[in-house]
Amino acid sequence: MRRQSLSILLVASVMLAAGCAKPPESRSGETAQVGSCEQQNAEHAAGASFADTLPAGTKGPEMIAVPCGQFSMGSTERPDEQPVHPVSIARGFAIGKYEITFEQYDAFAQATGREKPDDMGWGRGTRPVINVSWDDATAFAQWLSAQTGKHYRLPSEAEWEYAARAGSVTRFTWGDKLGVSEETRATWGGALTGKGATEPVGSFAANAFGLHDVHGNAMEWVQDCFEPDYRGAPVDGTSREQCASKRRVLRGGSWFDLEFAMRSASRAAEEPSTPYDSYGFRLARDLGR
Ligand SMILES: [Ca+2]
Repeated sequence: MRRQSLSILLVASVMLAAGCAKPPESRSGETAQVGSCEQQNAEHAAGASFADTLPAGTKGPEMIAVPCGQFSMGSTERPDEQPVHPVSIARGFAIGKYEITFEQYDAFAQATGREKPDDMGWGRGTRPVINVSWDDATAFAQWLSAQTGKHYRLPSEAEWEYAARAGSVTRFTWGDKLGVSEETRATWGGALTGKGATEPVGSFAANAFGLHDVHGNAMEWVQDCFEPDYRGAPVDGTSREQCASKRRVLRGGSWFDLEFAMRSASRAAEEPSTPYDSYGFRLARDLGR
């Protein structure tokens, strides 16, 4: 359902706990990690940024260690964002400070003989990679894991929303509206003007966890398959892997979308093999292993 961003409002109250609660039982079928979120997070202090080194001597994507905690996921603005439910992050993870860029993806494509995705004539470099499918994003994560010896993967939908909200309970990470100030701007609105395009990652302010471009620029693939609501969704921060649909979830809206589709709770979905000019991604990395 490209362009159909489903979504919204947050009823939730995000409660950043000082530490993780006892991890609830996973319903996703993912393998649980050994140790608590806090134990895993000991690898990097919460909020610290780091980049792993590849054998060629180059650096991987800049990552930010996410604090352990809890939040309320979803909103009452759209049926697919309900029920609003509490999620407790049970595993330590870091997430990309930025979306994966063309420069980073092209290095992977070059090394593995994959076709480089179209940049729509906007330029490559530090613009977010677009025209990539969920399958492409997953292959990139597997390659980066092999290169670094660390476990890179797409974030779960819950991890993405937790990191995007960064403690906020508003529609957007900075409040209930996207504004025009440096602090509240995002790359969006192409549908209004017909002149939309991506911008180099980090062109606008970061959220409270230090992440840029959670709203807009490239819409971001996450790990989960798509169900039309949150009944039965995991509550421990892991991904949903058993769905009636094969479609995978995309979050955050894009350069093309209207403001409503860019809310923290907004959801979209697409077939995993389908790339599009608004689809990109950022990666997560497990901590403590
Ligand atoms: Ca984005």
